Amino acid sequence: MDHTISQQLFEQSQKYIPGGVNSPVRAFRAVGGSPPFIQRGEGAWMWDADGNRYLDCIGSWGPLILGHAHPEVLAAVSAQLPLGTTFGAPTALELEMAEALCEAVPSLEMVRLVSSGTEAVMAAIRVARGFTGRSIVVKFEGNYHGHADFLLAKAGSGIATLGLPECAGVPESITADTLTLPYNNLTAVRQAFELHSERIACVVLEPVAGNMGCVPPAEGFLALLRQLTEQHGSVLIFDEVMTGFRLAYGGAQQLYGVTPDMTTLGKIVGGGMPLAAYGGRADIMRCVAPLGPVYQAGTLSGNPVAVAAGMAALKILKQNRETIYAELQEKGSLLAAACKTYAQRHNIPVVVNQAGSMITVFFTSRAEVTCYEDAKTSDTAIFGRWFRALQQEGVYWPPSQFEAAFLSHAMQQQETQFLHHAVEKAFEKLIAV
Ligand code: HOZ
Repeated sequence: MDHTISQQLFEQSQKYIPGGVNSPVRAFRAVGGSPPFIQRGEGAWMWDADGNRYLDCIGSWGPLILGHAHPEVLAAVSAQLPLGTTFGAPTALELEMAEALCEAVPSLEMVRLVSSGTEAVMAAIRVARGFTGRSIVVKFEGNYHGHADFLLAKAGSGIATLGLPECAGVPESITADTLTLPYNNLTAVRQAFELHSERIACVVLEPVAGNMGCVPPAEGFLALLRQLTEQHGSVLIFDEVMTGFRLAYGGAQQLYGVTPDMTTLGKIVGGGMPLAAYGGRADIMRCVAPLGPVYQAGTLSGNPVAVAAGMAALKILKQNRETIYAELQEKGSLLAAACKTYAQRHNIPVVVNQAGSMITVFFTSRAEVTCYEDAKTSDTAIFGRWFRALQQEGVYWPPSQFEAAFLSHAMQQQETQFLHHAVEKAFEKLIAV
């Protein structure tokens, strides 16, 4: 593959943009080399500035469950554009979106639209603190909830990818009320509630983690969190920015049958445009201004173009929910099985975690990966070689051991065969080096 133009663009970008990218993981630092600069996408495929074609297994980090440039999403955006791009005023579209979200996601009685997942989680936690009058936020190691100061402690995603112990610029006083526990560790959660019960405002988590690679919840973990938060008057927040509308139409909470008090959404709800949401029980959401004392606002919140794109995507998902999620689950488990088979064939130790269309191949000798400590035992150098081999085969895979890959509905039989063949080749190349 020739990457001359991308490399030139990357060099020039580094003069003006820190690291040449607008979000750190995109710099491909953890896997060596430099990122392809993307020019266009269609369905399951993307083309870079040099004309190389890739099967896209990132899907813009989750939003593109229907693939690139879906005709119905494009039509909705095109219909809205001539009517105006932003009003900073209520619209009927927002109401349609709020109704659709509350109908789809079990925990939502009221909802607010915002522009990014980071914003959604920041706001949800502020509301939980305002509602309870308490300060401690319990989060889990390797979970990532956006880049709000107080949530960067032991966070996943780019923090994990770059191996940063902590984030500079965040004073200790800001994280003093953030309590970070090991994911899937039922004992640690029980102890935290024994020690701090009256002070815990909320517990926030990715119900299926995607930001330390894919790590599903252990048996009983979500149910225990539900039970303890209820018992101690704390707010349970599911950060479903990744899993909302991805694992099921009603998100991970529908799939696992555990309903939190509050939920944050992002990615898929915007149909590829910047849109996110937070919401939950009506008594909690009534704390939000102008009804209540918790302030949160945004000029572009509920932006009509983004809402139009998101509504188009949600309508397709709703109409096809009986088939799409089952098909994605099947694609995911077939890919997971293929990865295991090819790794075993060459005696390469891996753990493959998969939940529906989210998947990660951890290059570790551990028997399982259930938490951040397990994920961190992965050999990132071998991952980097596997990643580069996959890229050579025309697959655009997350350039980090600590990010989940996302499959899309646009991947049909031909794409699935292409992907399985590429994965087989990538494992072959690993032992050839
Ligand atoms: N933090 C995002 C994935 N977990 C990466 C976002 C991006 O680079 O666009």
